[in-house]
Amino acid sequence: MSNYGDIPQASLRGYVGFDTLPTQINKKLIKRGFQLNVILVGETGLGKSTLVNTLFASHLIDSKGRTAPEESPRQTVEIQAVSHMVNENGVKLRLTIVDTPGFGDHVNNEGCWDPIVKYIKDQHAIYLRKELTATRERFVQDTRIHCCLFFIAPTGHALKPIDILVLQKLTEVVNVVPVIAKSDSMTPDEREAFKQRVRSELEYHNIRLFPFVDEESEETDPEEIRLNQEIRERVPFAIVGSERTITVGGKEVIGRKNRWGGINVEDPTHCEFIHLRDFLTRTHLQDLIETTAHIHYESFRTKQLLALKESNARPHLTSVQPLVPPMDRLNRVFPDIVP
Ligand SMILES: Nc1nc2c(ncn2[C@@H]2O[C@H](COP(=O)(O)OP(=O)(O)O)[C@@H](O)[C@H]2O)c(=O)[nH]1
Ligand SMILES: [Mg+2]
Repeated sequence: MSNYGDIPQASLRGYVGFDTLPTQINKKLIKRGFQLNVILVGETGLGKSTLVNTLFASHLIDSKGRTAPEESPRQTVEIQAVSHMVNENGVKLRLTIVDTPGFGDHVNNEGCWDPIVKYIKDQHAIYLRKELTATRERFVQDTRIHCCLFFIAPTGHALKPIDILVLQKLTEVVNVVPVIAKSDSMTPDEREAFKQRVRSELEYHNIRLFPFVDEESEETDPEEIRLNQEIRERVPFAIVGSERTITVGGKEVIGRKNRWGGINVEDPTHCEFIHLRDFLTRTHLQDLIETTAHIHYESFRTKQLLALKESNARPHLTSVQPLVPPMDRLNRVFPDIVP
């Protein structure tokens, strides 16, 4: 007699069923949906606010968030987040774009990156607090920034020292992807030459862009390595943004009129907007999310927890520490975070 009651021995040695795990995990992930948070950074007037609307108006995303075409140019005065739910064949993506005021408007730009770096770190701190104090929320809302699009002016000349400085600060805390703004102002040849110039300058200044080179990342899948190489050869994406539609070949498209005719923003032979959108929402979505969690957030978390440990080690505090730090101590470690 077997000890397993009615279960025939053979079934234990046979099919167990964990090969369905990937499907189960996929189903769970898909049910929960993805959250991608992107921040736009760069000088005033380079088309950051316009790009928010271009992304949300382009056909991937329903156009609820589109502003009226006749709306006059506005000045962004504070950091603002706009979110939209994207649903493609039952797969949900919540895309949040964080628009920032431009920098570089002042004679002295010292510290102009501070509010942006602080915003990014604040999101890490909020997440960490939720992790530590969780009255075990089953799913922590993720506002951590997964990608920073850095807008470069289409000058054709060298990058400005302020751009290099801001890039250095940003790459310490977030995945940075540079874009050439308003690339409709350059001919295809000028654009290609400028892209190469920017790439070599960034390399010269040791700016560590996303995707990281493969020795530093853990990537081993040949397909992923190829995709990453493709992106490295393409960045900075030469983009065009628009909040208007124009008629090209009898069709209404999101675009701009210029002296050479019409630019269709969504035509990959006109500019690289579609490449950028695919990079964010398709090819590198999961990679951006994972790199943020495993590299940027992890390094923030380690530093904060070390600081917490040191403050716990001070003699005036009790020697037996609760597993979950009390709120007042968390407040001391993250003083600038509103609960
Ligand atoms: N030629 C051209 N103009 C653009 C483009 N994107 C935005 N603009 C224009 O540039 C101006 C500043 O845009 P805005 O989005 O407010 O820039 P921000 O200060 O970076 O947010 C507006 O008049 C836009 O219509 C683009 O890709 N090409
Ligand atoms: Mg703006």
